[in-house]
Amino acid sequence: FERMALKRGLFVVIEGADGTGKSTQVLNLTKRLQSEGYPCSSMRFPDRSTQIGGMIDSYLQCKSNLSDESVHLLFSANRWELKNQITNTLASGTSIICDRYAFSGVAYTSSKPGFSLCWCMGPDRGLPKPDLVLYLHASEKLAQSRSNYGTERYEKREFQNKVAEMFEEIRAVDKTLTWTDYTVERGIDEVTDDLFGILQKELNSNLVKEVGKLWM
Ligand code: FDM
Ligand code: MG
Repeated sequence: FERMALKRGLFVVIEGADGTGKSTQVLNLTKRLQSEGYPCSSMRFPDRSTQIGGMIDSYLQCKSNLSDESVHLLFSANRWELKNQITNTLASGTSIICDRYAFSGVAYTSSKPGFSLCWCMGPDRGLPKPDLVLYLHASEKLAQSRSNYGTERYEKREFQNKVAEMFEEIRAVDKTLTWTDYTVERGIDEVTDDLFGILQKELNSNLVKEVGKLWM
């Protein structure tokens, strides 16, 4: 009578343009996985609840100023401070659906003048590597209906266009990562259904291999 090895959790990152409903989908997908019997928890970056996250929050709300380099390193440090939580959760068999990750980190900073992709990727090298990156795009219609940006830093159209370009460059750098594109043009629940369908195959595969290291 052979005992099955404990399957580790799946590490899924959701990235994508503003207004695609990333945060909603992260929460709904987590609930959906749980209700289908897959242990799952959600995370988001930046995680504004930590001390480092508090500095990032204040920067994003334009309540404080930091040099572009130092805020880049803080975003990365915010991921590193949660590294053990990520690896322990996955090892215990719980999947993680994560709202943004190092790809946002590199895309946003490298959209600023004078930053190379290589410099931007450096601090995040070695972080837990996602098994899957779901990249959400907005259909024309949706983009138009949600075109008002808020007051946080980076919420400007030209900057967002540059960020979208950088995401394409980042995914081209590392072909060992699995990116899946999805264009949001249906209602919230239908989108959750579609995304769950995309994840189901991976969830049912036997994840015995260890969690990889990002960009190494
Ligand atoms: N952002 C997010 C970065 O600039 N670097 C990062 O590493 C991460 C994770 O912070 F404008 C940016 C992206 C976005 C802002 O907004 C966070 P949300 O709405 O909390 O995702
Ligand atoms: Mg936002």
